[in-house]
Amino acid sequence: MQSIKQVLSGDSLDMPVRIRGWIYRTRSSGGIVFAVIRDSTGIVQTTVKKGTVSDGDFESASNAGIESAVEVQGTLAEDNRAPGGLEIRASGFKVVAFSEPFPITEYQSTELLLDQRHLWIRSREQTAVMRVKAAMLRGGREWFHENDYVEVTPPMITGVASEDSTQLFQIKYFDRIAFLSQSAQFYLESLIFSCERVWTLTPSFRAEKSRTPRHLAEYWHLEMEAAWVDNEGNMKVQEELVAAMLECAADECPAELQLLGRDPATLRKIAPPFDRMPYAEAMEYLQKNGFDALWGSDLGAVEERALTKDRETPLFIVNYPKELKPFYMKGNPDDPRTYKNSDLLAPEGYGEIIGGSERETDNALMIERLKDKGESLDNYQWYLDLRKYGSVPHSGFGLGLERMVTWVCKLEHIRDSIPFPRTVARVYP
Ligand code: NSS
Repeated sequence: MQSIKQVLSGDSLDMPVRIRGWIYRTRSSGGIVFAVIRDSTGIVQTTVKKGTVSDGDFESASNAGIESAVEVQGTLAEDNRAPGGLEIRASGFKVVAFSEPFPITEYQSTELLLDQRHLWIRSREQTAVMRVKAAMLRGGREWFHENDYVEVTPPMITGVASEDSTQLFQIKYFDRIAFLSQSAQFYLESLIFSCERVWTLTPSFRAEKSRTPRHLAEYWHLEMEAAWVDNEGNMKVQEELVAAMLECAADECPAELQLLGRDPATLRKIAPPFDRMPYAEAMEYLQKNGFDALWGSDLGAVEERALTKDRETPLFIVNYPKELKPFYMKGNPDDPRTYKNSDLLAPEGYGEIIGGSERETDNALMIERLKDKGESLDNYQWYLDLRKYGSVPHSGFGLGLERMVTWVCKLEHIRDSIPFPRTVARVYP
């Protein structure tokens, strides 16, 4: 048995081949069935001619509709009418399982496709996205391994909000209340005292009420934390990691990227260093471009699009005003109104994919900021402990994997970067 990719890319011309997969589309004319078969690697046309296969096989081929599971053997031949210029002339066509009429046909509403998500993920676009995502993850994992980071396993059930306490999912935890994790950051910060450089990939949960093309209620979060690293060092890690992820996707998935409308060459061109722009400068740029961008206002999707739409490489926005960011960031001595932090914005208008910072090491400052936000210190006691026993300068960041996939795969909506999107409107299927 060969994969369709192997059949199409090897030197199988005029050779016997065997594949298995699902019927992607099919039609018959006269005594010939033209069935395009897909597997996880691609599609190929098969022609099944009456008299060339057994009568039983011909009848099966004639009756098998879209998504029937089949096994085909035959000879690979050139045919310029077939997609890709090659087809399999069948000598055998076995149906493993006939499909009932498939509920998804060519033009369907977004809602129907979301209701039928368990079936829609068979589409070629969805398959391509999943392969690209896997390649990006492999590139990232290898980069961390080569750079001496330890992969760690933080909890997903927590008692604290690391980001926005208004966006916590609350769960019943025996006879108490607990929360689903928004970020593994505080646990990673604890782990640097043993492993120094750590990273993890976990789901993060945000009870985002807003329906936007870039927010999920559950997303995959690639986070790292490292001792002895300042904010500039933190950005170096981000640009190297992002470049490694892009390179792996371009190397392993050129055909998938092309299917999605992404030229892999545009990803290969992206190499460190990425431009750095202070928040203050971003505001000036926005004002010049007709935005009402006052100091202290946040950068939303629209502002980030304006900043990145004409760029081909990612852009760091650095040193945000303190009022826009969480309490744990290190103050910026060069401009005390701001933190030593960065958001990494993807080019082509896509916007934020990473948030990171150097971490505050002064407990008195953090306590003051928590009190200002009206947070109870009790929940943060263990986190504050970390600054008491041999605290060191350290930094870290979180990369929203689906945000990055949305950019790399040129998707219009983040829900297509994950097989089963969780949004305010949907937990089915
Ligand atoms: O809130 S973040 O900006 N930062 C943190 O959670 C830090 N505690 C991470 C860290 O330093 N370890 O989220 C990080 C990234 C952000 O840049 C987005 O790319 C992504 O996580 N993100 C999301 N992706 C999809 N959906 C939602 N709702 C979402 N929220 C953040």
